Amino acid sequence: MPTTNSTLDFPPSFHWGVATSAFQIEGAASEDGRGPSIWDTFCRQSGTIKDQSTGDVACDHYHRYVSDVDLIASLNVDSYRFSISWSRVQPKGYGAWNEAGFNFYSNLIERLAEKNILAHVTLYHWDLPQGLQDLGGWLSRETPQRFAEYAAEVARRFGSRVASIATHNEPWCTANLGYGNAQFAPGVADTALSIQVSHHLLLSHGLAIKAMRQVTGDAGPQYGIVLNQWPADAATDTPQDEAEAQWEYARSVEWFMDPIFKGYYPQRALDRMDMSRFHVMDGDMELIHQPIDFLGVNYYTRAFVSAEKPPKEPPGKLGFTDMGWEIYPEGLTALLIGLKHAYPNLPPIYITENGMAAADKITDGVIEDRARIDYVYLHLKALQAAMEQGVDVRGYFYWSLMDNFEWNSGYDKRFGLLYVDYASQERTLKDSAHWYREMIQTQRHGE
Ligand code: IFM
Repeated sequence: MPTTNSTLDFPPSFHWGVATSAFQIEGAASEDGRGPSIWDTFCRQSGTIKDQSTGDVACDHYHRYVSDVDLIASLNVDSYRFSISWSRVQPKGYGAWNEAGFNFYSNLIERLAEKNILAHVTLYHWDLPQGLQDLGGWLSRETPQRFAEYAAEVARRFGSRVASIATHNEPWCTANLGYGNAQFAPGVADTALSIQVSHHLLLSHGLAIKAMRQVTGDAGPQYGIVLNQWPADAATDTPQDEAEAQWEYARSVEWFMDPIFKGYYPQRALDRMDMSRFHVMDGDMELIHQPIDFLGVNYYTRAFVSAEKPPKEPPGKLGFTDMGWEIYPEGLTALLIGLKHAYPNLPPIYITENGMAAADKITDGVIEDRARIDYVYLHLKALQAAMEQGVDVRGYFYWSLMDNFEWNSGYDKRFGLLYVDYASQERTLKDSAHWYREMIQTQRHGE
């Protein structure tokens, strides 16, 4: 086990957390008035999910949130990041609110408060109400309007009880995997459309931030957005590889960061993208380019970019996770320092996700996941290096609290600190959970 006591040194005010999302853990898909989301629909289409599973039961968190919060508290964390299922609180995504749905989140927030755990809410973690998809989904300019109404209602009900509200989780995925290559719901493969979807997602972010600030005024929580990001390294120093790496960074990182923090789309991305369906209206960029209180960064790996066909594989000196992602902690340092230089108006950052999938096995009640401990430790070292170079990072959330529904991979990929036996729904702390708990204790008390 790495010697965390001597080599990690985070400020006492640093926040430690774990993260989940609604569709991946809640289950109770048709209980208490919840409407279907695009993921409920997508899971039922043949060939979409590797193990043909659904989110119908997932980790049954909807019924087990009380004991789940006890488990969260047992990890010594002070923060918990979760998302609200839009179709649970507004079954169609427009029209009537569902009080039973809001009660669930109200009870969860209360339970967290009883345990002195800060609640960090995400409004949209990919599960659009099917009712809105039927009206055009994120291709319609009406959906951002509905999203702002939903955001305002959440802020009105919970704004004074939660630490932060993020509009979106990883809009890159919604646009590129949902509309670019059909790997995610709603299963569309059309890159021109994915670009317009990304604009509507950003627009909805701007509209929601404005609407929520109007509701809560200065008394509100911290408002922000969560983006998945990676530095893009050229496989070789050939001009072709360098150009591809720049393009990759522009289309993934700058495409979302520039509108939010600069007020315009990056020219080097616009130059190469299929703009045939791209339509920006007057006033859109001003809405998107609004001050926010924090930026959530989700980091898992870097992009290793090669112009060759087939492309060169990343070296993977530290290995690959069960997702096949290269373990590359120094990419986190490089990414954060790059952001600091490119965006002088950057708000405080939270690492809202970082973690690894591993083929965990339970033996006599023990899960030895040494690789996960090493992964987290090395990424915390990399984060510390960025902070020592002046990047303002306020907290770290491990993804994920527990094993859960890993989208099109189904339940096959295990990211959790808690092992979930899906047959019994029993949760067991992995070795990494024990390590995380002790590491946090040490960081708080400097022991
Ligand atoms: O499980 C996902 C999560 O929903 C969003 N970020 C990446 C995680 C791992 O793939």
